[in-house]
Amino acid sequence: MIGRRGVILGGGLLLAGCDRLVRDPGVNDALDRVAGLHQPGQRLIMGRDALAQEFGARQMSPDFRTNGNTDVEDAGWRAHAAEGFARWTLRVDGLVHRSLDLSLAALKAMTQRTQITRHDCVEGWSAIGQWQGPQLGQVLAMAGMLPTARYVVFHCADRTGDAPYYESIDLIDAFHPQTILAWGMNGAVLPIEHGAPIRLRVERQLGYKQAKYVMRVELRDSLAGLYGGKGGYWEDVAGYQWYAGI
Ligand SMILES: Nc1nc2c(c(=O)[nH]1)N[C@H]1C(S)=C(S)[C@@H](COP(=O)(O)O)O[C@H]1N2
Ligand SMILES: [Mo]
Repeated sequence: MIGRRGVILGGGLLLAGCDRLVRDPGVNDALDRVAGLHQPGQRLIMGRDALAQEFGARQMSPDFRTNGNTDVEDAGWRAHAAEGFARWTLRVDGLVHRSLDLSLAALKAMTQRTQITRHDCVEGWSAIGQWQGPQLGQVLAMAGMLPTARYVVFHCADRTGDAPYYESIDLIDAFHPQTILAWGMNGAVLPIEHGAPIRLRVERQLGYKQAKYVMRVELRDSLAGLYGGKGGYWEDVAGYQWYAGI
């Protein structure tokens, strides 16, 4: 379960063990671009690529509390929930070669990663839980990113008042080996209150980046012009940092 550290070779970022990604020239180009953007920067990239700590099953929190929205009002989402998300699909679009509509079955058929990690909320609580799902990087490789793609935006089904929840990350976090689209939690299907049918786990960042109820993954070259322009719901409404690294 644990493993796969990124290594720097000749300025490119390789995700050792992710052979399919490394063989995909589009992904290699994208990762080279990321390396270029963040130069001078091998040290920085090494830091960003380090794995979050993983825990043993006995360290899992008996109670994983919820935060933020714990249900969704959107009629479309509710109709999917009523049928166990059997006909729900995840939209992947924006700066990609091929837009995708992936069913839960398709996401579950991909190579899965299971990880037990600690979730840290800025409001002052933490919990250790187990998450299962495909790596986001695999999904992005399937869609094929265009050379202009720099950010991955997660559009969620829930809103607070008028404001939809959304979040975004850069390509370093998108291709981090522990960044997954989780449909499983603590050995069961992801419960509604924790973000069914899928939520993002981006383990090197704080709780508010872990978008629940993800409906659409959009590749963009900029975050300007999207809602409040700061790259996420809490960033827009409360001035939270866009990069919430831990
Ligand atoms: N769609 C959506 N995602 C969200 C939130 C939310 O309100 N809506 N809250 C965030 C915050 S602040 C935290 S701490 C975690 C809480 O996740 P949990 O409810 O599974 O504990 O989800 C994050 N992702
Ligand atoms: Mo949070």
